[in-house]
Amino acid sequence: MQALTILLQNPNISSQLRLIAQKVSDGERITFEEGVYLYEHAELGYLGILANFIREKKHGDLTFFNRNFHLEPTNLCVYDCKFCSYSRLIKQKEEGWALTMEEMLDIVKKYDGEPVTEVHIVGGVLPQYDVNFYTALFSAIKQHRPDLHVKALTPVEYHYIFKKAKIDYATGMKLMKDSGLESIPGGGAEIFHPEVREVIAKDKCTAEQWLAIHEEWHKLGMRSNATMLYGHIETARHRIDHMERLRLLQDRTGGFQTFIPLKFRNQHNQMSNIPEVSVIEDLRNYAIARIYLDNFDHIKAYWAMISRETAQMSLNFGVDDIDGTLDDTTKIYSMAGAEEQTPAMSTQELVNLIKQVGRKPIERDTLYNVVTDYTDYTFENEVKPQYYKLPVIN
Ligand code: V47
Ligand code: SF4
Repeated sequence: MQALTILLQNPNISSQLRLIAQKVSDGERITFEEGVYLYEHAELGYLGILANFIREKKHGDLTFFNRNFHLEPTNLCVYDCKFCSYSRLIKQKEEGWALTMEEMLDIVKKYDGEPVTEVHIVGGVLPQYDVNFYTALFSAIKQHRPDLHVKALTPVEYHYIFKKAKIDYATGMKLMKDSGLESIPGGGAEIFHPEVREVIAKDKCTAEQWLAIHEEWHKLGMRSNATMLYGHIETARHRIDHMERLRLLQDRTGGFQTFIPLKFRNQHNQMSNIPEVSVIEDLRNYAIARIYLDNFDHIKAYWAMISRETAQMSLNFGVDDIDGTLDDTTKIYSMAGAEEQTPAMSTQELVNLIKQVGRKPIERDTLYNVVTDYTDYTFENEVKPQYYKLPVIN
């Protein structure tokens, strides 16, 4: 018998939690108030059973990762998001970097012959990186390496550069697509609700602008991701409001692939006085995201941010994707205090991490096409990991 069936027969469970569990079992959507109720009342074990039920219904044991590298054009930024360890650097330029087009292309060329499938371009916002700069960059990358998927920038940059160029979002996104952009990562979403956004990220694009840019991109038949920066001043209502706005847009366009909760890390930024949330809260949050966002295919745990161990545990709490190899190419989290100071994992390490918790490692490309199924693959000199899989109760 499934763990969810046993849970439904438990006489000690409250009527609200039983109703939500029944909805999940029947494949029905839960409401806004039910989402808030889960944050306020549901314990981890209950949430894990529901989220894992949905995860296994959608993907079985399949667990996705990709081989990618990050390109961070600059760590300087015109904006001043309170949680960001980049923003203050504009005032202290000696600590910052701002790459030229040539330097960026040299980084891309370093991966010639390497089996990476994606370059993820994200960083601060500076005036010299305008529409012309980015269209030239995307075209140059695609010309050099047509098979490398360009996943780049967020509505924060797009809003800024389109406004400067005096073009509307539809025109701008079409221009980006024609120059080689293939998908948009999920950043810049933070918390959409103005009660929070105006405190932590008041000067960059609004929630409505963020959503409008993704909508224009989806209308072109293209895909994108969405994130939520959680664990600071926001409440349960703000988190559900954030997911509700995403769920509504996804109902209209179907263009989102993956939801990525990003845990607030508190080192070297203007919110360092706020303590970080516990691992229990991280897992509860993944699980509630999996339950609430019924129209999202994937939930991703970004291992560079939350540690390898939490990433492993998250695979039992709704997560089916643990991002990529990264190759120590991103600084944004190490600067904000993440455990991984030089985030890089070999394919073998990623595969073992997934196999150790009894799941099936699948290397995917950005659009979730299978590149390699590592389930029965043995690496040379491989020491067999200890398998642990939750027993199925009959
Ligand atoms: O929007 C900044 C976050 C995001 C901190 O789409 C912080 O596949 C925690 O969106 N603590 C950018 N988070 C990164 C991003 C991303 C990462 C991995 C994969 C994908 C994807 C997207 O980083 C920003 C912001 O929310 N961030 N500072 C901090 N102190
Ligand atoms: Fe700039 Fe992004 Fe940092 Fe905000 S989060 S200050 S937009 S780099």
